[in-house]
Amino acid sequence: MQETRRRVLDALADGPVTGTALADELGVSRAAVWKHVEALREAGFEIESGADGYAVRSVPAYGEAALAYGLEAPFAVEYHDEIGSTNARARELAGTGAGDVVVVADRQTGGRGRLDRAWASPSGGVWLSILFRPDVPTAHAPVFTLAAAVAAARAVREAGVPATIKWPNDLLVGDRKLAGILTEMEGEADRVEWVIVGVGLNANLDPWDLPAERPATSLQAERGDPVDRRVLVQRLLEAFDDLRDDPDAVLDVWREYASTLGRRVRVTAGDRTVEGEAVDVTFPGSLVIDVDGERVTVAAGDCEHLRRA
Ligand code: BT5
Repeated sequence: MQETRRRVLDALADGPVTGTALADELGVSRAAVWKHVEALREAGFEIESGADGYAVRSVPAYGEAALAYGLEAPFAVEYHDEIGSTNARARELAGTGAGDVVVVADRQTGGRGRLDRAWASPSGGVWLSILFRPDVPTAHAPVFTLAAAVAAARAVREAGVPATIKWPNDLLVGDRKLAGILTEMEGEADRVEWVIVGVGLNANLDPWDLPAERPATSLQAERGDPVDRRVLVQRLLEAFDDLRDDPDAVLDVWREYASTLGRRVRVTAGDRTVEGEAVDVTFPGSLVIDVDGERVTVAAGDCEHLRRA
């Protein structure tokens, strides 16, 4: 989104503002302000012009300007009704040097999970990828997957659904999968160049539209009515922005939200399998498993919650 448009949205979000005040603040002509307001009206905003100036009466349900309006986090928003994969698009943007951008789509035609698995992404879900450039060693990057899981869980809980986190990257309701996270990164030597966290969250869709091989659910199915995706995405981005520089807080809240700790688990990574009781998570995101009294730490893998003995 163009910088001036973003600043017009920020000013409107703070309350009524006159065309003259806006023009002065942005250093553009009144005619230019008017053009931005007209474009927002075309995008579905109801904007009244009264004695106090322009006042927003209603905001469209979803889309680029709707997501940027009132967003309290420094991410530029790029929105698509349909795209192959928001992670793939974020990689393209990373190649152009961009940072602090979120790519959001209503539908993906080539959504991907980990290990190149297919990720079903029908219209109505929240499919987004956050591209950012943290100043940390490459080895610290896994903590951003946990940060995204915590941020998504927080936003989902605010929407009234008691999701838990399954190590490392799934949001569950009961044992049904509500969301997954795919983190990609590039780094040189020991510094990260960029990180992309892709979040796929089944928001307003019918679980029947999802693959049947594993139990899955959606916010709409759990709540019995649709969720406001605009507010959900904004809360998620704001929580992620708060957490990305605070790994201690990430681990604390992760432990609080986790359904993996205290459970018997089987973690598979390549041809290595570890089975035991999950007892903790440690920086930057490893799972500590008690295997017959011995503590084994695993950094990555697929985790299965086993039935209690
Ligand atoms: C994940 O992989 O859980 C990571 C999913 C990340 C998706 C987001 S959407 C935005 C961004 N753009 C992308 O292209 N990707 C990211 P994994 O742990 O490997 O789980 C994949 C497995 O989940 C699949 O093999 C299916 O069994 C199951 N699955 C597929 N689609 C699902 C869905 N919508 N809801 C629940 N489970 C699903």
